[in-house]
This record gives sequence, C-alpha cells and structure tokens, in this order.
Amino acid sequence: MNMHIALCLLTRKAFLILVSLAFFTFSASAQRMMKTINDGWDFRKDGETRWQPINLPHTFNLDAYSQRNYYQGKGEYRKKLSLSEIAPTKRYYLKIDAASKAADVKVNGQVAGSHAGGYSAFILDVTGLIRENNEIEITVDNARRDITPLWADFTFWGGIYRDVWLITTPEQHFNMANYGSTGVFVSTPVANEREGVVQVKAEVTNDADSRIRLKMQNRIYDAQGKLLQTNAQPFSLKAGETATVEYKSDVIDNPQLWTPEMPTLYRVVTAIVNAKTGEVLDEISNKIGFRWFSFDADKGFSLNGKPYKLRGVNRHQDQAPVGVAIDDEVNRRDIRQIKEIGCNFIRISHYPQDDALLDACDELGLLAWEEIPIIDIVPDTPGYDDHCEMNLVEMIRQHYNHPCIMAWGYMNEILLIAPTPDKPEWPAVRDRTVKLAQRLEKRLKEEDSSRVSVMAFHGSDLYNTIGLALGDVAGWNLYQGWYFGELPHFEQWLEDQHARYPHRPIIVSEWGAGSDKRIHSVKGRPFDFSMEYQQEYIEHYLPYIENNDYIAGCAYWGYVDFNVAARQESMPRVNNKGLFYNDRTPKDIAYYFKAMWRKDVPVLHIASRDWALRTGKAGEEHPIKIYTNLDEVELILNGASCGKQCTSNYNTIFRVKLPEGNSSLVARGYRNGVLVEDVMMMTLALFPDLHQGDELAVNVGSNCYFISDVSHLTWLPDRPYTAGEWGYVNGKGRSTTSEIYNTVDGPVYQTWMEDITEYKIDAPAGTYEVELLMADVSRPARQQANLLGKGDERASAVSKRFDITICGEVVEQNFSPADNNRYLNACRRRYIVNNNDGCIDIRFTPLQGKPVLSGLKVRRL
Ligand code: GCB
Ligand code: CA
Repeated sequence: MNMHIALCLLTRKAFLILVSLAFFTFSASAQRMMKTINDGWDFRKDGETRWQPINLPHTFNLDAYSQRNYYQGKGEYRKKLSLSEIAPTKRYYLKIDAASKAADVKVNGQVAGSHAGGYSAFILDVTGLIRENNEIEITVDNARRDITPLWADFTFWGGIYRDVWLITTPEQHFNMANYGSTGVFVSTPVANEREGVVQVKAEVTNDADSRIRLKMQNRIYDAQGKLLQTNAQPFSLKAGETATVEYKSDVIDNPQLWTPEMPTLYRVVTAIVNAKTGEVLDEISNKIGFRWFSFDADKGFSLNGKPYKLRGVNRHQDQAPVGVAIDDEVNRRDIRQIKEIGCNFIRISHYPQDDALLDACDELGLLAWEEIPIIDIVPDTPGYDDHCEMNLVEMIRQHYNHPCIMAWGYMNEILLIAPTPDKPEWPAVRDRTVKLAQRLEKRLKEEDSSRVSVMAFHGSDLYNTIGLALGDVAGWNLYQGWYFGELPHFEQWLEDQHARYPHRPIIVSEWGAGSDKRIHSVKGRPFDFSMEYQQEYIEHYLPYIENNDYIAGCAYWGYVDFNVAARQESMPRVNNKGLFYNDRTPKDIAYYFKAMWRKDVPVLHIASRDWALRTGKAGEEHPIKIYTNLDEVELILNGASCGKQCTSNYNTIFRVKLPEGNSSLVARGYRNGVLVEDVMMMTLALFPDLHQGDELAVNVGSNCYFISDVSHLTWLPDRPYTAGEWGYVNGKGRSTTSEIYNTVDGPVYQTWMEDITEYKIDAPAGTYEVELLMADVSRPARQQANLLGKGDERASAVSKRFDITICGEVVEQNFSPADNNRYLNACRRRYIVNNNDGCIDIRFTPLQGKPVLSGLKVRRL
C-alpha cells in the first residue's frame, strides 16, 4: 500500500492529527541538539609515544602540585566519534569550552580550525568534515608567548579542562560564528520598580542555498514560569546570509527586581521559526534579571537605587587533586559557599570562568566582575595585543546575557614587574601598556556600554601618573601589613587616593594575608603564616571597608588557597591566603566574614577549629576566640561557665585554663530570645617535661608553634634562655620564604637563629638524644615577582661553616649544612650525648659566615 492510497483512506480529522504528529516529531528532531563528548579520549604529551585513556575535563599539569617548573608545551588529544547518520540538511559544530592556552583542531585529518586563549569557549563549524566515523584531534599548547597570561601568580594549567560539545542545528540557526557566543544577546534597556523592557538582538544564519522566510519568536516568562508576553516577527534570509534581528518587548509592569538577596530571574525564549511551516528551527533560552546599578566616588556602589556595599571574594578555579579540570558542580558548590558567608559580590579572577559558575551567580545572587588575564606586564610579543582584544570580546559576548555581570576588567597590576621609570626600557613598556589599555577600554565600551570597566592596580602611584586610570572604577589590590608596610597604611593609602582623585570610584579589588594551618601564634606577625596573623590583618581591614562609604566594596584575596606552581613560602606551590582551604573546608576566619556580613542568621563560631591542639603548662591561660554577630556570648568549658563577654568587631576572646587532655567547649548566646550554640572539642598537651622523658621540640628562631601535619609533633615557639628552662643565649631571629627541600616540615627550617653561639636546655643528668635542624639559605631560590619584594635574601658567595659542641663534646667540625652544594636543603642530625651537670649546652663556633640553628629536639633516653 503506498502513501497516497493510505492518506485517502483517512478521515479528515485523523489526517490532521497525523500531520501534526509528523510535524511534532519532525520539529523536535530538526532543532538544535547539544551533547557533551567528554568521554573516551586519548592523551599524550608532545614527544610521547604512548597514548593514555582519559576523560575530559582534563589537565596535563598535575605536575604543578609537585614541581615549580611544570610542563609547558604541547598536549595531544584524540577521540573516535561515531554518529548514526549524517543528515545532509544539518549543520555540525564542535564547541570547546576551554583549551589552554591554544588549540588546533582537526577532524578526520583535515584542519577544522584553531583558537588562541585558554579561558573562553570557541565553536568550529565541522559540517564539511564530519562523517559517520570520525577521528577528532586537538593539539593544545600552554607555552605560547603571544597569548596572555605570561606572568601571574597562578598556574597556567594546560589541557582541555572544560566541556567539549557536539552541536547540530538545522540549516537555519542562530549565528554559530560569533566569538563562541550563542549569537543571541539579551539586555534590559528599561529596568526599574515600575517598568521592565527586554531587548533581544539575535543573529540568524541561513546555511541553505535558497532564500527562506522566517519568524523570530520571543516568549517572556516570569520567575514562576508564567508566560507574560509572546511576539513573532517575520524576516527573511538569502542563501548564506547572516542577519541581526532585533526585538523589544512591551513593558512589563512592576517587575520583580534582581538583587543578591532575591535574585528573581525572568526568562526569554528566542526561537527561529519557519514562516511557512511553523516549524521551530532553533531556540535559545536566556535568564534575565531586572536591576540597575551605579558607582559614585563618595557614596560607593548603589544597586537598584539604594546604597549597597559590595562584599566579595576573588575566586580561582582549581581544586586538588584535579587542578582546573573541575566539574560543573564544583563551580556551583563554590558559589553556594561564597554566598553562605554573606558575599553579594565576586571578582572572577583573573580570567573568564565556566558558564556553570556564571549561571550560579545569576541564580543565587552574586554581582560579578569578570576579567581577562592581562597581568604584571605587557610584553611586546607580536600578536599579543590582538589576542587580548579577541579574548575580551569573547568574554563579553559569551557572558553578556548574565544579569550577575556588572563589571568587565582587562588588566591586573599591569605595572608590577615593569622596569622602574629610571630605566631606559621604561618608556617603551609604559607606552605599549597605555596603548593597549586605551584600545581595550574603547572596545569594551563598544561591546557593552551597560557595564562598567575596571582595572586592578597594585600599590603604586604610577597608574595615576601615566594615564592608566582610564576605566570607570579603580580597583586597588592592597597588601599593607603583609607584603610591606603596616596595617594602618591600608586606610592611609585609600584616603590619600580618595583625596587626590575625588571623582573616581574606588573598590578594594584585593587584600589578603597568608595562613598555614600548621602555624600558630599568640602574637602573630606579617609573613609568619600563622592563622592568627591572618585573622588580625583581616580584622583590621574589613571594618574600615565596611564603615567608609566612599569605598564601593571589596573582594578578599581569595576565596580558597590555590595552586601556584612557582610560589614558595610556608606551603610551596600554594597561595595560602584563602578563607577556605583548597579542599573548601572553611578556615575559622571565614566565620568572621559571615558574622559581619550575614545579618539574616545568627553566627556563632568557636574559632579554634584551626588550632584545636594546644600545648601549654598546667594552669596556663589559652586564648579562645569566638566569631559571632551576637552581642554577648557565654563560654562553657567542660560544663562550667567561664562567664559572659560582650563582643566587639564581631569577636571576643576568652582566656581559659584548659585541663590536660580533651575538653568540650560550648559557646552560647541568644538572638531575639532564641538560643544559639556552637560546640567543639579541644585538646591540651602538656608542655614537654624532660624529667618525664617527654620529647621537647623547638621551632628555633620563630614566634610560632609549628604542628607537623605528618608527625603531629608540636614544635614550640623559641624564647631566650632562663635558669631552669631552655632557650637561646644569643643570636638573631631570621626567616625566609624560600622553599626548603627534602622535608615535610619546611616552616621549621624557614625560621632560624643566626649568629648563634649558644643554646641551653636545663635538664636532669642522663643520656640524651639531641637533634639539630639546620638549613643554609644563603643562596635563595629566585622568587616569584608577585611576592611584591618579599623574600629577596641576598645571596652570599660562601657557605656557612662552624663547629658544634654539645655538653663539651665536639660533635661537628667544620660543618656546613650546605655541603655538596645543598643550599636550601633540610639538614637534620641526631647525636647521643651525656649530660652530666644538669644542662645540655650547645655551642657553635663560627669558621665562615654566621652559624644557624632552625630547630631543636631533645629526648631523654
Ligand atoms: C596580587 C595578584 C594576585 C596574587 C596576589 C598575592 O596582587 O593580583 O594574582 O595572587 O596578589 O597573593 O600575592
Ligand atoms: Ca625554626
């Protein structure tokens, strides 16, 4: 029976049903189809013969976790892809969400295209190349010098570390050749409490070889999914033509505004419809938010007409052990966590991030500053500027529709490693930097005049004097009291800038201090990496930011500890300024932010999770800090009250006598008559008693406890010798940020007593094991330029040499901790000595340079 006869046999009604069914199935299959093709890839590094099976997202730089000079070069990816059929009327595309830094793509041996830039998506039309059975080959290169970033304080992870998509569309579709964007651009030209208007500019392509009549249909839904408006406008496209179709909605009355507290999202669904058949050919859905904002040099930031402090963090994307090869849910979890501590703002630093992150910002309510990674200095590499501009356009077009975005940035601390103005190379660097800034500023405004432009400066006045303060808002990255200067220099810097440039809005785009969970002090100092100094630094900066209207807000540096292969310090390869550890568990300090920023919930946190193992003498008082937004807190130790204390600056410190062993701590307070509690366990280990055979370990030359995360041994802060006790007799405390090799307890070696000639430990007579820890750091490794001048010890030409005597016995002669050229090497020696007179006396006799001692361990045998 042929079709014709069959149709004749049908009733009219059945015929109509059949036709509409046919259309339904036809139109469903005719529309855009998107799927990830992340699985089943092979990978090898350039020059390797063996392929290894991997899945995307993938990075080939897990070596950044273990070595400073991580692999920078090419990586090859390949995948077999079979399709059940190739439809002659369909278009086929590969969308690669990020390949760092550059990618060359082949399909079945033919060049499909290439891309420069490691942080934005690109789309390649592979229609002419694709078959039923395919091989896709992508060569990625993270060593290219013509693509930014070239210098920066983070690892330039190579790989295809976001999704790869196969997209098929009908011959008429939204433009797939617009800088990796969807080709559909949505904005809200009118947005206020009374009225909202949505505008859509859609680029539509006709890849067929004949003219076609089409309609662009837009449907607007409210947050509850109710259809508010629908509109269809006819247009036609010639064969091969791409045209922009514009639509402006009718007024939406009294729109619910988007705010971080109530991120109401409307939706606009834009479709291309075949005017003749009614068939939907392509469709893109966008979420929209009605909000407006402004920056003012005196009043700071305003959202929807009201003053609004921007409270934020900077976010890097990596998480061990996967590096930047993170899944979407990692992005979403991070945004939830950032919201949780009360942020309403995020600086997406220092490069465009995953769409999943931007979506989460829209949905959970975080205002965002996003930027491209032009960092530290502008090189004169040919092609660099063009790639920068292209990456800027990609970022803007790919993320244009996100209501969360309010600022686009394009340079970070761009004069940080530039030659100083007295150097002959300066004028050229200055001129090309200003030229590139002007070019990008202009392009940014052409692309998007509805957002502000921003740049982040480091603490140098040159930005003002050479004309780099050309953006709408000046971002200052300030580290007074950390890399240099003292804490009050922070507000002095800002006040001076505000006074001299009274019309320029200011945001504190970075501020932060490092901390290492193994390091603690009751009197922290800059660069000791104690958790406690990080708290002191933050407790100084944040109230100033909060209480001064002219500061639009801030982004703390940073949300998490993140990987920097080249960084050294107490945790080599980690920038440890995070409010959260790299695994996303909070540091205690995260609760200070939460206490300050969350007014909607009671916050009460015993800030001793990071330091739950204390060491002390029986009866000694220990500080227990509470972060809270309650006015008054009671602390209960092992069931007994330690009293109530009023809080100020969102904290209070109790001084409590912990008994030996485990204790329970309960913090208690009331908010609106409702009980709020926090509970934790702490442990006190008694101060080592050599009479009892305890192991005494001293972090010589340091004010800090060091609790090894491997042995769990506590190395006590050093102190001067007093009779009946132990300590140094002389010497000068020194420290380095250079990495110490061949140890897991680096920080013990990074602080030392220099020029020491004697160390004394009063202890009962007997046989002892005495262990000395030393390192010769007089040839420090080159530090990252980003360390803003810290850690540049001057290299000395000669190694240190000295004799060591313990209890009158010579244990080392002409000793050098750097023997065999082992500078920066952990050197640890153990001696068995007899103490006959109640004092273990350790003496150092200098032969060349100054003797050093970094750590000391004593145990009675
Ligand atoms: C900065 C940089 C940032 C660094 C940070 C730091 O000023 O913008 O990339 O990671 O300081 O910790 O030194
Ligand atoms: Ca030490």
